[in-house]
Amino acid sequence: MKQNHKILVVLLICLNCIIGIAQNPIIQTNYTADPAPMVYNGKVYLYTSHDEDNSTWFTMNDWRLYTTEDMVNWTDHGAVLSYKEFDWAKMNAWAPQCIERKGKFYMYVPITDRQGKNGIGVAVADSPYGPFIDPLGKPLISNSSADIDPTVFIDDDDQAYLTWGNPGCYYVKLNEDMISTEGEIKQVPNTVEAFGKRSVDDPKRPTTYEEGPWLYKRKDLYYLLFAAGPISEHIGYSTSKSPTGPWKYQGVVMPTQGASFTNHPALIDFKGKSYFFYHNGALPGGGGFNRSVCVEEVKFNKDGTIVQMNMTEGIKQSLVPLNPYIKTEAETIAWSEGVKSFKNNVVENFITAQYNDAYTKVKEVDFRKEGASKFTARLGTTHNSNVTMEIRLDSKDGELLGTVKVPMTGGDDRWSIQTIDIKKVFGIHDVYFIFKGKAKNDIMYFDYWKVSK
Ligand code: FUB
Repeated sequence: MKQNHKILVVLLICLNCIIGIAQNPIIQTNYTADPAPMVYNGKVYLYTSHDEDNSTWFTMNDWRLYTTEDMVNWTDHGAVLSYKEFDWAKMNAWAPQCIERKGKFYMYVPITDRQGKNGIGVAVADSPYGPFIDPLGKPLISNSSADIDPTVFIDDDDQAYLTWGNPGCYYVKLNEDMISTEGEIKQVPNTVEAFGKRSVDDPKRPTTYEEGPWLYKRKDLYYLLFAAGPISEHIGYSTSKSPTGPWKYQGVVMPTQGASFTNHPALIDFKGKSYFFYHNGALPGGGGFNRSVCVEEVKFNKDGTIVQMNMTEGIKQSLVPLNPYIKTEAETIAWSEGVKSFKNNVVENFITAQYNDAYTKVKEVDFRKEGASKFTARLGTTHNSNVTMEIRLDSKDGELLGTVKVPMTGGDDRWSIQTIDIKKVFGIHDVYFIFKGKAKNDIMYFDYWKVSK
């Protein structure tokens, strides 16, 4: 892509963030990368890697989980696994993927071991939220320095495959137990037919294949999406009649865009649509080591090829309105600015407002025909000056439904439940929570909310 076009795309993403119509990046409360969505029981479980704040390298210690039922409001479940759960691991909690089989959840993760060697570990849980434990006490795959970026796929005949690698793409069959392999590890031949010709000569990398493979199947056609070079990466893909190839290169899914020199693909079907996940550096302070996960709806041509996508402001419409009459976590967010998420033993996940006027937006909240006139929230602050939370409709400056005075509780281990009367509200609206206070940081914290008649 021409340099001017690249700059225009980044500017448009930033502008959309500023005027509040952006949905991408879908997580704003932490830097996230390497998306690995899993569809299970009517929800998308999005596992991500996690760039620590202010990273100047791939400083990554844990894997986080976000869920959605509507593709626009994402609930933060915090870190669900750390490399520290693996006794043999030293660092580098890089690109993960989790899959369900017979009620158990298997998370495949690349880690660098105590000897500095790359390997792929597996952790198992009884729930998609964890806790995940390492059943092996050693890497599942310890083949070569290429052992990063696992993708796991279970075919319709129940055979599971693990595929991974940088600079080569490797695969092996998994046994039914999902924690052992069957047969030899093989490499996908790194040919121009399989992965396309690289635009610059590189003896180690003869094709566009770089890293981050993702396996996907649609109508008997297998897709291998991958991060493609040269750097800065774009996303390419190949197709085959079998999950192990031979692969035929099909072209570009997403060109190089978006202020991160890596990108990382994932593709799922959910509630009758298909979605493509990737990452960029579009958040404030973002870049190659401070990345953020985004999503676009995918369209296919009649012959099964993927319609090429650009990075956009994201999914505009919710798949299902949000019900505010039941407890909604404060960390269920469509968009936010100046907000961080945390977890403790008292309330589990919650958010804090970092500065005056920080806010969260929850998209397409259905107050129904009957309407709501009371609002309840669990919140608190450490400040005894005037700290308030405004509830507004449809924009940050939209109609004010009510203002909660936030009591000084003294710490995020101490919380208060407040109920106030609000202006009666009917129908579907975006809801904005705006956090107000004089302090320079940590204005207040917020755990959940709901409305009633
Ligand atoms: O997140 C660390 C590395 O960056 C991943 O393993 C690659 O796919 C790239 O996204």
